[in-house]
Order: sequence, then structure tokens, then C-alpha cells
Amino acid sequence: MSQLTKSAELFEKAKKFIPGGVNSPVRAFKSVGGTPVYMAKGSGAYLTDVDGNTYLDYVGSWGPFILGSMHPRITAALEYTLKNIGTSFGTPIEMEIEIAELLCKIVPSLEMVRMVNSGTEATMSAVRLARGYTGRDKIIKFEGCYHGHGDSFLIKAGSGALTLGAPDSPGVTKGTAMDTLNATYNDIDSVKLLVGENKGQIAAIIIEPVAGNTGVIPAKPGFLAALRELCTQEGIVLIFDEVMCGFRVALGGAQSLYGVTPDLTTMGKIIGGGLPVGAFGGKREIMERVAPLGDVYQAGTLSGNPLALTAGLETLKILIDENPYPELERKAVILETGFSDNLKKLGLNYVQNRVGSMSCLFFTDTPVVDYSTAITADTKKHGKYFHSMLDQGIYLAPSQFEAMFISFMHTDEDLEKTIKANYNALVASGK
Ligand code: KE4
Repeated sequence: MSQLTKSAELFEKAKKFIPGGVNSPVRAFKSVGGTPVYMAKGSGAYLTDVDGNTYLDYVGSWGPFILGSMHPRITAALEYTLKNIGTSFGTPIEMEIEIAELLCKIVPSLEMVRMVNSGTEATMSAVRLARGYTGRDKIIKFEGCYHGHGDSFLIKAGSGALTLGAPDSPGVTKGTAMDTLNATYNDIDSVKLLVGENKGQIAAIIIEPVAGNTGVIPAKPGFLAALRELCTQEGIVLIFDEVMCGFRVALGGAQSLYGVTPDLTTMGKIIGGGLPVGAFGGKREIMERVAPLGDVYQAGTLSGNPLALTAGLETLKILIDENPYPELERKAVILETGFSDNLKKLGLNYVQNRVGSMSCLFFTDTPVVDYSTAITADTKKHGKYFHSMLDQGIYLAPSQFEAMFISFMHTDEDLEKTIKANYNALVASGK
């Protein structure tokens, strides 16, 4: 049992000054219960908390740490920048060109790209751009998908909104909500129905091509291609939100894995290498509408700052140099197989969804293909499972509706330890 004395003390103090004691709701352990663990240090695949407990980290700061935290090449590059360049100038810098050119080389849909500071900024900007480019107001998203906390997206949203049972947030105006339509993931007919009912009014369809905020839900074969065809036919901007799956499921993201090219792509997490970075980009004729070249305004004080770009650029260079994807796939298969062996031994039929090194164990025996099947999961059992894993030194996302991420730094020995812990935690979660 991990002693969480200091974490508990800090959490009580935090609640005096920070809403819910956290700077992002999903960290608050609301759906799993108990006290959030205050981490003091991250290194590779490991985290150490303020009470000195160490954990194998399968959250990876919610996705960025595909290479583990504090990668030596990234920390060395950051040290160089701190000592020899600076943190921010608010002027153009050469690194902005380097990362833009590299992203356009790596990601099939990118002809131009704009750097921002978070995934939310990327998705907000991409939707505004699609509206400006098409002159249309409405967007279609998918129930359970999460695209950050921009007003247009907090309607039937996933991630923390779903975890807290607040998929529709107060504070979002009726006008905004009216312009956001929700379709069913993996159901092209639900999309066609909305498009038909709103002919000529849909600016964009935004989708996580691998849904990672309702747990992990892969797109069914043909679904993304059907979306592509529909958007081309209707003059709708297709936006792939690859903030989470970008550079995770393949170097070129889900669009390169599945061979479907969107009009715009939003990015984040991994391209920040652990620092705040987001980006949006796509077809030149659309991106040329972005100010100051075009008339769709978008801006950011710290967009493209040298410190964050240093971490992002070094991360991308390592991914290109070392191509970790085959090894990540091998490791992910070991974990998935170990978990399914455990489930069989215990006579449990829980569902595992996985794409590359992002996966989710759902506490339901219903195949999870969309929001309504995802929420059949037993979140109470998941909560017990989560705490048993935590007590065994395995740090998972404190929510059934999040992803588990393997990093390049997880060793086979780490995976074996995790598989053993999984067996014990499944027993603890009750049949
Ligand atoms: P940020 O604004 O949190 O950097 O990115 C928003 C976002 C956009 N699109 C996708 C597909 C995302 O997954 C996210 C953020 N992901 C969540 C984790 N599921 C962030 C964790 C949190 O909210 O603390």
C-alpha cells in the first residue's frame, strides 16, 4: 500500500487556492475516488511521488512522453537553449521554420502549419479557420470525442468532461451549442443524416481518427474514408484532431496509418516533448486564410517560443532517427496479450481496445465502438482496479475514459511487472 501522507496534505492545501485542488479536472481522482498523487520527479518510464513512492507511468503526461520523461537528448537540448538562446522573444525565430518544415514533411496533410501553445488552441483555431474559409457556421463532432475545452466542443465531450459526468458544460451559450452537432463514432449514416438535415451549413467535421478520450476506440475500417468522401462531396472541411494520436500511432499520425488525408490537422502533446506546444495545419489554400496573410484571426504571445520548440524539435528528431514504432508495437502486444491471458484465467470478458501504444481496458464485455458502448463500462470496478494498480506501483489514468500509453522506455521487465499487477488488480476489482 503506497503511503500518500504528503500528497493528502498537499491536496488539502491546494483546495484552498485552486478549484478542486487541480489545474485540470481529470487529475482530481473524482471518478476513482481517493487522493490525487502529487508527483515530485519523472524519469524515463518512472514517476516518484512526494512520499517517495515510485510508479511505472502509463499516463506519460496524458500522451506527450512517447520517449519517456526527461529523455537525455531533450534535456540536453533544453539546457543548451536556456544557456545560449533564451525562453521567449515574441519575434520570429529560425526554429519556427525548422519545425514547420519538418511537420510538413512528416504529416501527409500539412502544406502549411501554425504553432500554438495547447491542443485546445489548435482545435479552436482550426474550427474558426474552417468557418472563415467556408462561410458556414455549424460543425459536426462525435459524441465522446474530446477536442479541448473550447466552447464549441463542450457538447457531449469526452475525457474529463465525460469522467465528471459533465459532457455539456454550463457557460456555453445556446448559440454556440446550436452550431455544434454530435454524430455517433463509427456510424457514417449518423453523419450523413446530420449533413442532409443541415445542407450547405456545415463548415467542418472534426474527429479523433483514433478516439482516445472515451477510452480508446479505433475507427472501423472504411469509416474515415467514408468521412473523407462525404466532406469532399459537400465542401466540408475534414479536421483530424491528432493531438493525442498524432506521432503516437505512427510518425505521420493516424492519417498516415490509415491512408486518409484530412483538410486540416490539429496536433499537440508529443510535438511539445513535455512543454506546452500545439499546432494546426493543412491545405495551403485553407491555411492562407490565417492572419496576417488572410483574414481569419489567430494569435499567441508564446506561440513558437524557443524553449518549447527546442523540446518539440528534439522529440521529432529522435522519432525520425530511432523509429521507435516497431518496438512500441512489440511492447504493446506483450501487455495486451498478458492482460487477455489474465482475463481468461479469471473468466472475465472485459474488452481491450488498442491502436499502437495507446490502449484501454474497458470494464464491460460489450464491444466498445462508440460513446454508448463505452459507457456500459463499470466505473466502480474500474476505480477498484485503478487503486489496486496504484498500490502495486502502476500509475494509470484516473478514469475509465482515458488511454493507457506505453513509452519507448518501458522495459520487458516493467511490462511483466504490470501484467502481474493487472492480475491482482482484476481480482481486487471483483468479478
Ligand atoms: P490540451 O488543450 O489539453 O493541450 O489539448 C486538448 C485536447 C485536444 N484534442 C485531443 C484529442 C485531446 O486528447 C486533448 C487533451 N487530452 C486530455 C487527455 N485525454 C488532456 C488531459 C487534461 O485535460 O488534463
